[in-house]
Amino acid sequence: MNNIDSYTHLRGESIYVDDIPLQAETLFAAVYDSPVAHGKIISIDVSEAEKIKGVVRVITAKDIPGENQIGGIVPDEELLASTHVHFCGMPIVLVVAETEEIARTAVKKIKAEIERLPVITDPREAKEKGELIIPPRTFKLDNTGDAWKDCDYIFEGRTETNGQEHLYIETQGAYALPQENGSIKIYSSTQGPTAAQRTAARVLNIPMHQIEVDTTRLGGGFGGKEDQATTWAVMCALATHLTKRPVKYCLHRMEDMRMTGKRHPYSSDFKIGLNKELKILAYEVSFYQNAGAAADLSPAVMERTLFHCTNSYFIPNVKATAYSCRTNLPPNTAFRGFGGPQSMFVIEAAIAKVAEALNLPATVIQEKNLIQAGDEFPYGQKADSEAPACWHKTVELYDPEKLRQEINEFNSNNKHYKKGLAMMPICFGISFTKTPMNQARALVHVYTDGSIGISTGAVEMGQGVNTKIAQVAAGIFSVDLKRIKINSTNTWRIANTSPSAASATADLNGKATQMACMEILKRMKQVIADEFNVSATAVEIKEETIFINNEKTDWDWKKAVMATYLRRVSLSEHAHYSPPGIHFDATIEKGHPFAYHTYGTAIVIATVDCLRGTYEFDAVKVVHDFGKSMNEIIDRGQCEGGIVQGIGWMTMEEIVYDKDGKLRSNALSTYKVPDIYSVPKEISIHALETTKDNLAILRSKAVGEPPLMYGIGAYFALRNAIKAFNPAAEIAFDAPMTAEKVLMALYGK
Ligand code: LUZ
Ligand code: MOS
Repeated sequence: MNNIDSYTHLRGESIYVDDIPLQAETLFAAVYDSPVAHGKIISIDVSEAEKIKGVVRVITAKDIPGENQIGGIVPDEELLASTHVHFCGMPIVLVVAETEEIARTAVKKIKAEIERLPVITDPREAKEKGELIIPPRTFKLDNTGDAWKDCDYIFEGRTETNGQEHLYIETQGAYALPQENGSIKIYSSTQGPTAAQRTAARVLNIPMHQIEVDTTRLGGGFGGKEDQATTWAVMCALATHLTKRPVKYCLHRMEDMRMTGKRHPYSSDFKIGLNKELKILAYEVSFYQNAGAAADLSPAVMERTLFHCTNSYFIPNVKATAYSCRTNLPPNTAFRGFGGPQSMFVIEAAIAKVAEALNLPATVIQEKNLIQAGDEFPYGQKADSEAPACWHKTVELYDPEKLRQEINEFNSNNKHYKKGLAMMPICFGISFTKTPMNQARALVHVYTDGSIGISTGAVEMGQGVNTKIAQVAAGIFSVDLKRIKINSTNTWRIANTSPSAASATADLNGKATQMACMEILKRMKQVIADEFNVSATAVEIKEETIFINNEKTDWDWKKAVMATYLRRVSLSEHAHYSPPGIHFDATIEKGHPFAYHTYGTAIVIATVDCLRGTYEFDAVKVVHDFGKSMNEIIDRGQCEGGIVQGIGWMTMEEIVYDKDGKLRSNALSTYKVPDIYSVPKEISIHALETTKDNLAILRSKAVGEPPLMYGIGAYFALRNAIKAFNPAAEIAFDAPMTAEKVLMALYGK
């Protein structure tokens, strides 16, 4: 079934923050942000800005009534810089004016004298200088030290992965409205309404119950609005608090690209050891995470890097250490995969290095080491059977051996075009790695006309979660989907929400919805049973008709609803869900952190133009572990989008900061993202249907983040194509593999 938002999307009628009709007296905000990456603020001169007609208020750190602090995990990030700036783009002054144009004109008149301090952009340099956000962490399985002597092959190497701009189509934005008695309502384009509420309360020094955050939907989030939407929501709330007028700020694209953090770049070292049978016996890895200037979500991202350091493989001896390194870049943040893709790239690079040295396809090593049911991940949880199941189904369906022969034939017949193939297994743990975050609530009302209104903590950001929640409710009540309305996400209706993130939103909020609906249904059935003088177990609702002992009655859904109301029985329910069985002990780095894993395998085929260095992807052929998909259209859409976004990260998207920490790729003219022409010519997705029970909603496994990681295969497919042209090419494991890098490798040593 279609996404319930598709109708208003196609007609241009969906409401985003910038579409909300403006209240009279609305002011517009703009930020003056730091032009230097590290420095001491000597003075800020706002006098010229204040003189401009239409400027209502110029706000600096000293105007903040509460704490000047927006750090969630670590309190290390000011809303407005007070004494020091730590990255280019760090907000210093907030201007509010009668129009957007006036606000931005005023910003240009602000002058700050900043004494420059040394700038660090490289995470290894930060680590050398002791600039760590949190102490390093190490995950271990058995003992790598003892294992090396049993290895016939040992290889070491270094990898780099770059950041990635979220490029949600809707930029960051918020609109705050003053309410009575000092309360403030904030419309925010956020994945985390509660984070915005909590932080606004902290900065304004008012209780959380005074702040109502409301989110109808986002034009994309991808993690970029898990934590960093808070900044703009709080700025609008602050300006509203100080002026008692509505304040709106929707960022221009270049402001957004300059001031917000991105996917974390990582630099990593690996050492891998195998025996003659190509079993990986030992793996050691160090991750240097480029956290940027403040913690933001970096500690949690770093944790997921460690969780996924062995991807879909079982390695009996593992030692993985991660450093979260403070640099003078905008604080990097959540991005689809949340540190997982970064560590999966390293193990794939390690395997590729072995394969290239031994002159055999990486697939041979990959297949031999797939994690089997009952094998232990380095963090103690045991694997299920889907890693080999997906791999073998991929082989059976798509026949990579035959594809490889065709590619070899093509390569020997073509001088200037070469093809390459890579396989990419994925394995992604589903749950927030911070166990307490795995909880959700739903509020369901059945109205007397038979219509149903549902509120949950889930934020719709294009991923289709509202459609899935509506399906859950329609299924339980057995009513037409048209009866169901999913309301905006609102902190006054649903409290203390976790952000919509970690691929877990439909599971957590869907299960809370399921519980609330079941409770209402139970009460309705009792009412019907009393009316018909039978036991409640005799009552069934099927497609809006009431059945008693499998006999159709003349009662329908609406009549049952009205009867329940007249009997003064509640047609509303607020339910709470938390997944059972998950735990993690960070003192020993062991536990069972994930409700389950989502698995899959992809074959990626690339064609390189060896005169130009440009490339295309012929095909991505996937077997994906959907569990039992509750909505194939949405789930396939998530796979296709994830694959393209993953390929973008690995190939063409190149974030460039200069040595002074200034973003050079600050617009779409200098930062290339995949467009329709760079989508693979073929994307085939086969569903691995499993009948096993699991903790996913209706057994439909989480699908938001995992497919992005198929994109990693694109990097290795390109590498193989380059090697077909220039077998002597020595190619650093340095993603993204841009056309420029491909060209250099084609003609390099
Ligand atoms: N956000 C978060 C996430 O706070 N914790 C997580 O474990 C996570 N995982 C993936 C994406 N976002
Ligand atoms: Mo996310 S990276 O699930 O906000």
